[in-house]
Amino acid sequence: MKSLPARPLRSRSARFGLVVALLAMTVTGAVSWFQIHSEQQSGLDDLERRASLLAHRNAAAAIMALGQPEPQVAIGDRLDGHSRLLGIAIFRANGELAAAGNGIADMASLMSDPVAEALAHGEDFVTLRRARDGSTHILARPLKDAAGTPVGTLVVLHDALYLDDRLTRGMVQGLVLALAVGLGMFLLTAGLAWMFFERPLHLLALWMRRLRFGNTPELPPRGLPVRRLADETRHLAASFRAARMKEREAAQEFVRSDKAWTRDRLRAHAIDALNGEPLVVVSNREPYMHQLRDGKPVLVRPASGLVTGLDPVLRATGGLWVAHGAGDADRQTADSAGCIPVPPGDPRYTLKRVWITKQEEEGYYYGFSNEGLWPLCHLTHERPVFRASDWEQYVRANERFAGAVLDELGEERAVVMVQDYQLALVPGLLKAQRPDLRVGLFWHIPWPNAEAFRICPYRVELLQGMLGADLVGFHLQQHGNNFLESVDRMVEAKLDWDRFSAEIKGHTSFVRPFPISVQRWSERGVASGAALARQIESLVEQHQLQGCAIGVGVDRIDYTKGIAERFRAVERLFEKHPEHRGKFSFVQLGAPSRVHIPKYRDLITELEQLADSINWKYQDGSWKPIHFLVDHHDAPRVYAFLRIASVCVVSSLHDGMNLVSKEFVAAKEDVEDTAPASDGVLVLSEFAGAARDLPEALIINPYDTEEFAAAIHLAITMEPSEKQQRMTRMRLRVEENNIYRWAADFLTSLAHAKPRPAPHPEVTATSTPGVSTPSNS
Ligand code: ADQ
Repeated sequence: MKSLPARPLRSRSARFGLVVALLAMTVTGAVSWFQIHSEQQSGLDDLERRASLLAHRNAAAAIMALGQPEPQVAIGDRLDGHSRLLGIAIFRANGELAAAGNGIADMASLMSDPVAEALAHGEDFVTLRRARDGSTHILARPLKDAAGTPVGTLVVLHDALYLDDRLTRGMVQGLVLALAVGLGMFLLTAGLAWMFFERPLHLLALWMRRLRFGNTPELPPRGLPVRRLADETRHLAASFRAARMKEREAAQEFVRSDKAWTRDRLRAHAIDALNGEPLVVVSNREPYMHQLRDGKPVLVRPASGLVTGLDPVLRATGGLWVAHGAGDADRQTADSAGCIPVPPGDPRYTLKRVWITKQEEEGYYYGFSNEGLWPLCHLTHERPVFRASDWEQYVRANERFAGAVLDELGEERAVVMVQDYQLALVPGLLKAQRPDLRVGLFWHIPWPNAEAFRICPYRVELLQGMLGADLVGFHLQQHGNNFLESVDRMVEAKLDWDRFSAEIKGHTSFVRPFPISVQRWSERGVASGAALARQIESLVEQHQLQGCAIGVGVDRIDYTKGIAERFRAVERLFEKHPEHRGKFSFVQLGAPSRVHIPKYRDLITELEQLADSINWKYQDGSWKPIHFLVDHHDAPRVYAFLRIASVCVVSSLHDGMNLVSKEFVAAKEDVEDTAPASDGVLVLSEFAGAARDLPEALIINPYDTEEFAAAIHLAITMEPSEKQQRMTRMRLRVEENNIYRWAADFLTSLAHAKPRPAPHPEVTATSTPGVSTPSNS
């Protein structure tokens, strides 16, 4: 649950308060300005009245004085007792200063313009002249003789400095008043809005969130602004609790029944296993990516075993998937928090995209993960590269992912499933902040033996990060053994080989095998019946495969998948068995992968050249031995190829599990449903984890080209009854041990993987404590 925002200024109430405060300040400012302006005007009017009166009183004397040789004497005594009066001056008709009282003769230049104006128009001219040391009010009155002829000008000067002072004072007061009013209004309105609206509604939102996640035993928050809302909320909570209880009972009933593992059964099981807490998946690869095509965002489903495995799980349970937003249209299709409901059109869970910089992606993903850890964990004789700068980015990116999860969860409890080698540090980072979270880590690739893992310069940090998880899962027991062996040798941890766990700083991590599997193809929106037959027909026509038995391979183009070895085995097949020429074609679907790494880019070219050279050797008319279709093919197309293939070849040099082998087996369900579907034969590398689950496949060593070619020959020529027998056994096993069961097992184990107090020395354990797997019981 997210906590209340500490700074209300960021809230809507603060913004509302700010708007009201600005309005109030504007109004107060306008009123003050109007007031100041009127006072200023009345001050000027007052000065003008006084000046006019003085001019009137002195006009006659001034006319007379103008006739005298020393007019100064005539006005000298008349100026006492007039406040703010600077003086009176008399100008002759030619604009020359005749006399100036009170010593204002030095201001003659200030008066010359008003005098000229008054003489020119024959009437009073009033003006306010501003100077640095203050303003002067000037009234110039033309003096006329009895015949009305201008004989001079009388000028009255007043000191208007007090008006300036009054203006400045008024403006400062107005500003202070406006600010005080603004502040008062801000505090009042923002405070009231926060107290009566925003806070209760915020609490309601948090409460509803907790209700959704099933953690809401208490009553709804008090003080909701609308009484009806409070009533409705109470009813909603009551019905929610009742529904949840019912659902839980039904779920327990369902789980206890002996039905096959389906999406519904997993959903029911998750309700129980998650104990009302949301499920959060964290992985580098996102399940739904948006790419720009012709300026428009287009949805892309990445070719990834991890995505294939986990998307159906989250679709079943709901929850949150946190992953790197790698698509160039990902930002524009997500909201401001990077979230988007998925699958688009039928939303079942939320995808939160994490943004990492190009530099981080370079070091964390391409560098440390795929040039370091990937070759380290896959024994394919590719030398791992460890750069200090890549490690730095790996740490930073892991912190970003962990931060995104913590940010999204707030204070909510949750069950977090961290995925794969790109995020080894995330469990430790999560637990450091939130020891109450239940954290599982699933490692999708092999774990090498301790001797091989030892070469990693960051082995201790990696192991410590992983041991933050309560449960660490691998596909095979052997990978788990290798992992514990590495822990034993490289970090200070207490190992318990009976419970298969490691304890570090009082925290226990259990290590368990969970062989991953697939869902039914019918759940992946593929065609069936006549539509599938039409699709197959068009594929056959498009690639001129008429009348041919088809072998198929489906892989990300990766050196661990043994695609070159496969092509060489196909070549050897046509060499040794010319009878298959023109009658058997091998179709390789290859999704470009990690092409930013030169090794991967070069591999595509290398494979294309190899396929070309084999085709050049054996091609005959429209028939060719190898169709290398480099593309990201959608699920219906992959399915159609798997359906028509009579042989599927998986020749990984090393593989955690390999889902394609299981997808091929799953594609052979309802064999009678579609012509020309057939049962098929799986040729499978002994170095893929899947070889343990599918022993009925023709198991090969991909490095042994002779044996490999012989296995393909055997697959093509195998008796139908034997094919069917082998395939039926594999199919039943894949159907039973499907992806839902994998997820259920993992979740149950995670639910049980709680650190237990160390047994008392006197007490000998009679049972193996730790985790259990429900579906095995
Ligand atoms: P990957 O190495 O990605 O997975 P894999 O298990 O074979 O390998 O899964 C590949 C997925 O991508 C399959 O679902 C396949 O159908 C799909 N795919 C492959 N090529 C494609 C193409 N050209 N077009 C479209 N789709 C394509 C990692 C580990 C594996 C482990 C999985 C799951 O390396 O060992 O089995 O995770 O844990």
